[in-house]
Amino acid sequence: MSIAIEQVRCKGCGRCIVACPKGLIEYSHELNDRGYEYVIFKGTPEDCSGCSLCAVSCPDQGIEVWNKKGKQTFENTAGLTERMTHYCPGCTHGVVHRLTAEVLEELGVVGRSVGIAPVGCSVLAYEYFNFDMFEAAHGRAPAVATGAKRARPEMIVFAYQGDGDLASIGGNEILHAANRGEKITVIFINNAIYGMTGGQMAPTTMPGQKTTTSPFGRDIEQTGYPMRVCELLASLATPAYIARGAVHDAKHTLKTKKLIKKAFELQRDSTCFSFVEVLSVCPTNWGLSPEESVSWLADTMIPYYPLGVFKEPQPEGQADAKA
Ligand SMILES: Cc1ncc(C[n+]2csc(CCOP(=O)(O)OP(=O)(O)O)c2C)c(N)n1
Repeated sequence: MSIAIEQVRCKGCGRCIVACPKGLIEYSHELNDRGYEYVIFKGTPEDCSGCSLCAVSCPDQGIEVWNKKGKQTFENTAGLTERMTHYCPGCTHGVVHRLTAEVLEELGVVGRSVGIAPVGCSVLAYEYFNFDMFEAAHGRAPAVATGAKRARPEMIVFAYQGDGDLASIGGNEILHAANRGEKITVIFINNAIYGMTGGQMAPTTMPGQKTTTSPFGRDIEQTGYPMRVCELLASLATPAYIARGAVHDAKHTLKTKKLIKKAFELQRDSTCFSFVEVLSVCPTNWGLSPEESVSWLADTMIPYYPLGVFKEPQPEGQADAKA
């Protein structure tokens, strides 16, 4: 067997169909027990190269991959529980949960990791990460993370936050946590909208983007421009690691994992505050299919929110260039 698709986990978003370079995955035209049209592998084991891009794209931990010699090349991470998530089909919160958990597992720190779940769609993240979690009041995850890390500096502490949570109600918290140089990691999900509450405008909503509170499109005369949080935090003099990735496709997802890994390595080594923004899709509230959401993110968000590393800690003795 080359790939195993766990039928019941599949929400039929089709991200794996798009990701497979050989077109070996298709819709089954049947519904699983949860009412989703699940996908199936339509090739023979010889057809599949075992590249794992299908599994990398899956937000639901639904695919595992073996190579032709029978060696498993993509395995679900022990950093996540086996619980199925409540996220909508195609939502990439599940992808970022997995990347975070994989990194913590690879660094061998799952047993001493603590996450802070936000208020937003990922409010139930404590059900999915396989280690201790706190639940913070809306926007206050960096403050809770600060307390946890200062009390137990040997723990690996991260806040996981949406853009309403972090950039709107929690704008003050994140700015000061970064400015104090707390040795925590923040994973920031920028999906350009408030997901949980029904698609209201966020500080990160694109100019002209229609939301339930900007039904004619975001008017920058009235509401200003979308907030580039990485650039804002990178302007602080305090040493930090600040980076932005995206998870709309498999290639960018793999790159984003490297950014997240770097962020946690810096925390493990007690180096500095670390922050990774992840451009993510919200098909339901964008009113697009999962596939259309991928193009919208690539064509609309990435030109405004450039990807890359905005700030890195300087080697000892060298002044921060931006200070
Ligand atoms: C103090 C307070 N104000 C407002 C809310 C309502 N509320 C819940 S989630 C949310 C925004 C969530 O959006 P975001 O942080 O972008 O996360 P997403 O759901 O998109 O992942 C808001 C305003 C609340 N729960 N508590």
